Amino acid sequence: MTDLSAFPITRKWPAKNPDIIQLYSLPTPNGVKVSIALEELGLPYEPHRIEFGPNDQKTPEFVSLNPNGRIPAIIDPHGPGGQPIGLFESGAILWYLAEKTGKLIPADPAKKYETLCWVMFQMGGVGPMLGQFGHFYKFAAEKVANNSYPMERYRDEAKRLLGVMEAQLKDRQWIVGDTYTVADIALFPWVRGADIFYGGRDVIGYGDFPAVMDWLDRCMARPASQKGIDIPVKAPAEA
Ligand SMILES: N[C@@H](CCC(=O)N[C@@H](CS)C(=O)NCC(=O)O)C(=O)O
Repeated sequence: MTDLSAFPITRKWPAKNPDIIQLYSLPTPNGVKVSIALEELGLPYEPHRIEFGPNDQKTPEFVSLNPNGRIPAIIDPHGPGGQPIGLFESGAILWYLAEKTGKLIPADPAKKYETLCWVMFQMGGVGPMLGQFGHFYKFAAEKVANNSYPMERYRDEAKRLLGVMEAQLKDRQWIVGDTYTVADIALFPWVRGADIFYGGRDVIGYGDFPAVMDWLDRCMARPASQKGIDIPVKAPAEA
C-alpha cells in the first residue's frame, strides 16, 4: 500500500485507498475538468469534496498541496519513477493525465501542441474572463450597481472568446479536429458554467454561437463526461 503520509492534506482528508489517484475538488468549471478527464480515461480515483463555505481550500492542509489555495488538486501515488506526485492547476493536471496515459491528446506531435495551445487559451482566456464576467454579473452585481463597465468589459470579452471558438468549431467536431481531447475538457465546463452558474446565456448571447452550442451538446452527450461533471457529489445527508 502506498504511503502518502508525506502529503499533509491526507491528514485532513484521509485516503481510503492510497493506491489510487486522490482528487481534491468541487463541481465547479475548473474542478470538473479533472473528474471528467479521470472518467473519460477510466482511471480509478478517490474524490474528496473541498467545501468553499468553511474555506477548506485555504486550510494549511490543502495549501500544502496547492500553495494557491484553489481547487482542483490531485495526488497520483504512481507518478514519475513510480513515486507519488502532487499536482495543482487544472490545465497542468489535464496535461499530466493525458501524457501519463497517452490518451485525450493526439499522437501526432503537431496536433498535440495544437491541443496544448487550446488548453492554454482556456487557462489564460476563457476561464479568467468568463469567471470575472460571472463575478460582476451575478455575485457582485450589487457592488457595481452604479457602474456597468466591469460587467460589460467581461461580457464583451466572453463574447469575443466564444467567437474565436465558433470559428474553430464551425468545421470541426472537436476543438482540434476528429479527436476528443483535453482541450475540449478544459473548455466545455466553462461554456456550460457561464450559463448554468451565472445565468449568462442571454446576456452573452449564446444564440450567436451555434457551432459552440452544438459542440457543447456533443461534449455533454458523452456518458463519461456527463458523469464527471457532478463529482465530487455531496454526501447523502447534505444533499
Ligand atoms: N487556474 C486555476 C484556477 C482554480 C480556481 O480558480 N478554482 C476556483 C473554483 S473554479 C476556486 O478554488 N475558488 C475558491 C477560491 O477562490 O477561494 C485552475 O485552473 O486550477
